[in-house]
Amino acid sequence: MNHTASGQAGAWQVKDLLALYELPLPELLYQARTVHREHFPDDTIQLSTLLSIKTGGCPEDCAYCPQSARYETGVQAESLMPLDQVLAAARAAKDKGAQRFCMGAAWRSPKPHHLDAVAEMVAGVKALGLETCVTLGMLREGQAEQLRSAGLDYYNHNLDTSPEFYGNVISTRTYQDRLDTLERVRQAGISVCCGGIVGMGESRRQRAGLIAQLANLDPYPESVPINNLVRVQGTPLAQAQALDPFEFIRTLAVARIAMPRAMVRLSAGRETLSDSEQALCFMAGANSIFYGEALLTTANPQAQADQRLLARLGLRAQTYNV
Ligand code: SAM
Ligand code: DTB
Ligand code: SF4
Repeated sequence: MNHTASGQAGAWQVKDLLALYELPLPELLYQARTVHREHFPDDTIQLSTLLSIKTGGCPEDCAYCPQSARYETGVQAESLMPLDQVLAAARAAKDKGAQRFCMGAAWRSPKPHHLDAVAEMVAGVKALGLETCVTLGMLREGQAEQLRSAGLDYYNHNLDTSPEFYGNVISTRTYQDRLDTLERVRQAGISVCCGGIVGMGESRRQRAGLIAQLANLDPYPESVPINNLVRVQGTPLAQAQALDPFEFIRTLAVARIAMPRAMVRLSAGRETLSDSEQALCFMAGANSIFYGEALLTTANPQAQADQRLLARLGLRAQTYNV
């Protein structure tokens, strides 16, 4: 049994997820699509637009990240963006058809005065009729509640990889630190957005280990971003071996099967996927994308190109909350 009585989470074992990875690809896609169709409409993709509200200069050492102050990546450190600029970007995202607006900050964790400013941004974006999400690093006691009071719908905080591979990627915060922040978010009544990155040199077992960690959170996250590493010059992972796109697609499918009701987001790394590969990602159960020309500091497909792709595939943007 993989589900508890609540159906929310269960004891997914790495070996069971590995067995899914090892299925012939068409069979894995079939199983993932079957699970998907039990919980979601057949044609709807959720669109989230990202904005970097505080770019670069981060003290952390995440080996994938262009925003760490430790690496020469060409990203200039900036201070927190003023409220009016954030709201203008949110309005533009809404006009282009985004449903959720996610604001990211290159912090280890926000200071109290940062949080007051972000709370105003959240309230302003919410008032525009968008769902709100922020990703600000680790949260301390009481900070999640402050964000919730401002109207925050989702908090993004990724586990990034499996516990076994984690030490190869980050030394400045522990896996448990991440779990603690996720628990604070959950306790404050904010929906959890939590996923990870593949293509960092981890093994297939370690990819299955990441999905097991996510799926065994109780309850599992409402939103699960699966990022394909964007290899940025100057970061320690710039020369990582690119992941076979089919392995990325398998990861989405395994996430779909292990977390049937989660929104599974085809996240960073779409620039290196062909239209046909993206179509397979949707077949595998991805039902959300980052929408708009930029992620945080790297490129994402043009909004118009995504609109064309969705139209060609007979898919449509979600305009209501599920
Ligand atoms: N600083 C905060 C933190 O790390 O918690 C929030 C922003 S951080 C940039 C958000 C997430 O972006 C990371 O957890 C990581 O999963 C993802 N990310 C960063 N750089 C990436 C890259 N080069 N490729 C793919 N995903 C990346
Ligand atoms: C997530 O899982 N992926 C997004 C969002 N959450 C914040 C960030 C991707 C960042 C890719 C590298 C960059 O653009 O700096
Ligand atoms: Fe900083 Fe977040 Fe980048 Fe890590 S992922 S270096 S915490 S901005």
